Amino acid sequence: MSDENQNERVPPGQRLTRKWPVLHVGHPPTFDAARWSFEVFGSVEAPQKWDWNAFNALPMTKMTVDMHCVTTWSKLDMTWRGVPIREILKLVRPTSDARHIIAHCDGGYTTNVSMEVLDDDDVMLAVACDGEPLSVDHGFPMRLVVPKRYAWKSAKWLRKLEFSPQDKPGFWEVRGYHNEADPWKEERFG
Ligand SMILES: Nc1nc2c(c(=O)[nH]1)N[C@H]1C(S)=C(S)[C@@H](COP(=O)(O)O)O[C@H]1N2
Ligand SMILES: [Mo]
Repeated sequence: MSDENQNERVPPGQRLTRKWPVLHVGHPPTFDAARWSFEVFGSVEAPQKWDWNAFNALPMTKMTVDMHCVTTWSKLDMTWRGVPIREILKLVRPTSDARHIIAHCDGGYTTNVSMEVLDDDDVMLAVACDGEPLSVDHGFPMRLVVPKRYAWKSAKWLRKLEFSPQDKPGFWEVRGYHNEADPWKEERFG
């Protein structure tokens, strides 16, 4: 990739990294396939809960996107594999009052995105990256990937998505991070 091209893909105030840093609060959870579930609830016509086997039977695709962390690193061309969020939206059918989505993670971390941000063709429930299953540090068994927002919106160890008429700022959003988190607008802090 030419330098010129690269600059077009690196948002203001960001620097490229080749390594994949690990960032989270607390400790990664222990995975137990017999107990794991992924649940969608709230403002949806058909709330659903998948166990590990059922989740893995959902249609999966691959996408190659860039990752931008608010701590100023950006990593280009990460190829994720997982369930496109639009597959989930088709199944649960959000009601017309569903404006906000809250991601709930194993361990208690939460983060919020608007319906407009979630309902995009590059938002994915990922199980693998660059040809490898996710490592525990990067969100195994499953994480949300929201490439158009700073990476704190890409919830690792995702267990529940809550659809709501009300916005509910998450772990970092209540601690001063920007509610929208668009890296191209440098929406770092609120
Ligand atoms: N469950 C959970 N997900 C999380 C976090 C966290 O603390 N807990 N940290 C977020 C932050 S701040 C970032 S920058 C990315 C980092 O993802 P990575 O460790 O795979 O690079 O995960 C996000 N997802
Ligand atoms: Mo972060």
